[in-house]
Amino acid sequence: MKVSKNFVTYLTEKKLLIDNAINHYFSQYKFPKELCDSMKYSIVDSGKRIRPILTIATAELFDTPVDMVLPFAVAIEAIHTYTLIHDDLPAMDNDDFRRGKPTNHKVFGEAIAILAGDAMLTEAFHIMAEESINKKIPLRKAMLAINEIAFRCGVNGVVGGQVVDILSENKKINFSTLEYIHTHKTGALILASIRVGLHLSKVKKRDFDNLTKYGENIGLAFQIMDDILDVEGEFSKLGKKVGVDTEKKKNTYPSVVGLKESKEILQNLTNTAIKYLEPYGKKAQFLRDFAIYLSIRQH
Ligand code: GRG
Repeated sequence: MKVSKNFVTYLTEKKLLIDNAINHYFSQYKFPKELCDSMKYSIVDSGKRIRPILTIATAELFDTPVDMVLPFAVAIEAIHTYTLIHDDLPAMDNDDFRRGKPTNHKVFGEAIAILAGDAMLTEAFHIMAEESINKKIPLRKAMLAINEIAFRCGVNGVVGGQVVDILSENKKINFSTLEYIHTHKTGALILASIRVGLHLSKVKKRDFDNLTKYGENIGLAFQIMDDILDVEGEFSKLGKKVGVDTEKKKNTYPSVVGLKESKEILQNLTNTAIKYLEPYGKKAQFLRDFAIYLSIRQH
């Protein structure tokens, strides 16, 4: 499967839009300096920006002004960045490299890294609430979007998934537990990124259902690809160590169902996701290409 000709241009445009918005919001954080430097170190100028791109692309599909969703897109990237900082800590994955540079705690120490993650999570909700007021976003739309993120990042989402992942290390788990881990620790925030775009748009129920299905499929596909890259990827492209899952005896798709079947499942999920975009024709080309890009990415 190949992406269409203009995809890279669109992707670069969207990434730039998000990078500029992140610079704008994070430049206001100045004191305490160590905390603010630590937050900026992990979020400014790094990462593929997959989740905020999805929020913007979903909103654009339904003609919602980008300006309205941009603060939510930044908040989602801030939450994603907090999960990475905490995931890299010695108490969790104990990683030395992330996004091509030393992990946050390696540079700022554990205490500041933990607090930078806490601050990113809290500030994300502050940005969403304050900008909803500033931009006069209808109260119900704002609350639905904020609630979506809170729900999918907490016990029933990212943190729940992370806990089951940690508790499953060195254990043999069944396929449904593996699917739970992937759809929660990773899929939930990807799905939330799309559904936030929907909450802030004018959409019919069938659109909500179609895009939710698209999100569920690419969310799971994304983590399967992450598992595959841990086996087949390269440090120079990934910006983090490879082979870590095997080293830590983690349960992954390749370790549970094998590499070949993992690739087949990834392909099927991508095809299914794309099928849910059929009603939107050419207008959904970017989201179609994005699903393909996620399934062939090298980092
Ligand atoms: C609550 C103490 C506490 C910790 C939370 C929830 C959590 C720790 C971690 C989440 C689990 C996690 C990090 C899952 C991995 C998701 C994943 C594949 C991340 C990499 O995403 P990319 O490839 O990264 O989009 P970039 O760097 O491009 O943004």
